[in-house]
This record gives sequence, C-alpha cells and structure tokens, in this order.
Amino acid sequence: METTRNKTLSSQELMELENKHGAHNYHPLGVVLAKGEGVYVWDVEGKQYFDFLSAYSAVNQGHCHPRLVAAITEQASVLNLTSRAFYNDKLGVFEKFATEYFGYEKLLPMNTGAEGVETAIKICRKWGYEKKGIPANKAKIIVCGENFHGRTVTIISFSSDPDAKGSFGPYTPGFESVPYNDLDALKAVLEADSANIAGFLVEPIQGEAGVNVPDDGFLFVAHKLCKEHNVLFIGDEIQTGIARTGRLLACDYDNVRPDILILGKAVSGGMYPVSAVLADNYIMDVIHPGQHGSTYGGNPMACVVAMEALKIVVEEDLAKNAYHLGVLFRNRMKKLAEKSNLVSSVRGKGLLNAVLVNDTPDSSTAMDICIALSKNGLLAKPTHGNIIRFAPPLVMTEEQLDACCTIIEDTILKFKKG
Ligand code: IF1
Repeated sequence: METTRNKTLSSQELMELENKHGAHNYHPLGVVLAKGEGVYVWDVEGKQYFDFLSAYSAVNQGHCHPRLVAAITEQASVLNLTSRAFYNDKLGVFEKFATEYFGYEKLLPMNTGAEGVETAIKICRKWGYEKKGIPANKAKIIVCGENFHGRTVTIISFSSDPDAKGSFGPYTPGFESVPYNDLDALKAVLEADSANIAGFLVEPIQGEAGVNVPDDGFLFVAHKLCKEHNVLFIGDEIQTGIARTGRLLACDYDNVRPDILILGKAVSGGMYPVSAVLADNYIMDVIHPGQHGSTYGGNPMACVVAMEALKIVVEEDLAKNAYHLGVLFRNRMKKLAEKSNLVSSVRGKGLLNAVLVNDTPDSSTAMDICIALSKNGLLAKPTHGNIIRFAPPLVMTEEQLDACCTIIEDTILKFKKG
C-alpha cells in the first residue's frame, strides 16, 4: 500500500502523482493496480479484476507465479549483477537450457524486446556483409507495413505508424516495407534486389496492428522465398511466443524455424526484463567481443527467472491450455457478434485475440467499452482505434474464461454508445 506521510494514497491521488511528476507518454485506463495473483489483479481500493491484457503478453504464466517469486527471491540475496566483464554461474546454464529448449546453437541475452530486435538487426546486417558479401553499408532488411517491433529510433524508422514515428528523425536507412501477408509483394522485393537484402523481419501475428493473423502458409512460403534468396528470416516472437498463440512459438503453426528468433516479455513471465536472440553458429558467430553487449544482459537474476518461466510453460502445458481456451473464447465472441451490432468479428490464435468494434477507428467506442468492462471487473485495452485486444494469462481455467466471456457479453449487450 503506497503511503505518503503515513497516509494511504487513493487511486485518484496516485494518478495525480503520475500526471504531475511523470512524462505523459501513456494514457492509461483510470485503474491503479496494487496487487496481482494468477489471472487476477486488484486496484488500490481492493477491487478485483480479471487481467485480459497480461502486460501485453508478458505475464503468460500468471501474476506473481509462486515459482517465479521463489526463483527471483532466492537469487536476489545471492548475486544480482556482475556485468559481462566476468563470467557468472547462471548464464552458461541458461544458455544451454534455452538453446536446447528452442533448438538453436547459440543465444545472445538482452533485456527488453526492442533491444532484442536491435540485436537481431545488427547480427543480420553483419552476416549480410561478412557471409553474403553485401557491399558495405548497402544491406537492406525487409519489414511489413503496420509492424510493431519496439520504440528505438532505428525501429521506429521503419514503422508505418505516424504516432510511433513522427518527429523522431532523422531516421535509420536500410529498410524496405511490404504489405503484411502479401507474398507477391515480398517476392517482388526479393527479386528486385536480392543481392543486397540481408533479412526479412516479421511478426508471426501482428499484435499492435490489431492481432492481424496472416493466411495459413504465409510464414512457410515467406521462409521458403527467403531461403531461395539467401535472406535471413527473422521471427519476432516477443509477443506471440512462449505459448501465447497455442503453440510454443506462433511460427510452429507453419513449421517455420526462424533463422534468427527474437524472444522477450513472457520468456521471464513478466517477473524481470529478459529478452534473447537465438541463431545457429553460422549466423551468431559474426559477433565478436566488443561488438555488442549490455550492462544487464545475461545477469544471474534474468537467467534463473527465465529458466523457471520456461519450465512452467512446459510443466503446466500452457500452450495446450491457450489453444483450448482460445477456441472457446472465439466461439463465444462469434455468437456475441451475431447478437450485437456493436461488435463485428473476432480473430486470433490461442489466447491472443481481438474483437472488432463496429465504429470508426477514431471513435472512442472501443475505449468506452473497455472502461465499462473495467467497471464490471475485467481489464482490457484497445489496440488501434476500434479493435479490443483480449489476452489473459495462459494459466486461466475454463471456469474463469467462462465467467470472463459472460462479463464481456453482458457489458457489450448492455452498452450504449456515448
Ligand atoms: C509500448 C504495443 C504490444 C512487441 C513486439 C517488440 C516489442 C513489442 C511484437 C518491444 C512490445 C509492447 C510495447 C508497449 C506496448 C506493447 C505493444 F502496443 F506497443 F505494440 F504488445 F503490441 N516486438 N510491445 O509487441 O518490446 O521493448 O517493449 O520490451 O511500447 O507501449 P519492449
């Protein structure tokens, strides 16, 4: 309980503190959370909610998972941070565990998802110069329209979102965009400049864009086209990975093994910032000492939490649960769309889903529905405009999902547009 001068601060007072003393880089829903456990969170006043955002798919294993709390608590009093100037007794163990877990030869540990994406871009470019023979500073990486890969200047340089990109120039060159899920466009760009293209960076499902699910086979054919042109397929599984979509990785649906795999968010269960880039030796070995790194990357805390988080995914069979509950959720939402003229459709895989609201993207309807949902004990937020993302922790039970669907149905059927 947050207090000032021994007074317990209310939600309103805490929101005012953030508004006065914090940068205004977010516009949160008016809920101040103070506690989390499994699929539930509680606000300062003690109101309980179902969490249907999971911190943007970082809390797949549920809030404050006891095994993650135990792992971080134990390590916290032993050794926290050594930097990579020295070895530590957890990194090699984690690297062996994770490379065998995902089936790659090497892992480069970082902290945030954006750092993982930046790392993959650097590795891909260096591989392009040293292994593919692309002339210096000519390497290009193909990206998709409506992508979201993070907020660094290089990453927003290839964003198509004016809010994410505007007024942050000058921008990093070397990226070419094709429409998502458009194999003809990808094929054309590859054929037009194959010799200078080093990689294709893609989200298996576009999360922020509104849970855009590509056609079955898109990833498979895209990967095949990349192979034909000696281009690295870079899978950004930061949001779709770690069982979120009903498979360990969303690429698994198309039997695609990315040449470079980027993980983040739930790789640590939301307990600690951990990201990782995985690749085989012929790619990862372009990086030599002094060419990449980070103060916190690969620290003992990160390693023990990530290993425990990945064990939980397998031992609690979270992918199977996400797949099963996802089918139930989409069936309930399809029936709701038949009964309500407020929602038109639902899309997604596993427990990464989105409901399309029947209003213009610049309307406040989706946000107003989320405010109504919060009053009824369920937290969700729109992605772009009229699309509400629904992504609960993967530890949810069928009974809890049933209760959540009832909250969503009741809220939408009773909702009156402002
Ligand atoms: C925000 C979005 C989601 C990601 C993918 C890399 C990153 C993300 C596919 C970067 C991060 C977060 C960022 C957070 C909100 C959230 C988000 F709305 F921004 F786009 F999930 F869809 N690749 N996504 O989804 O990872 O550096 O944040 O650890 O910036 O508002 P990060």
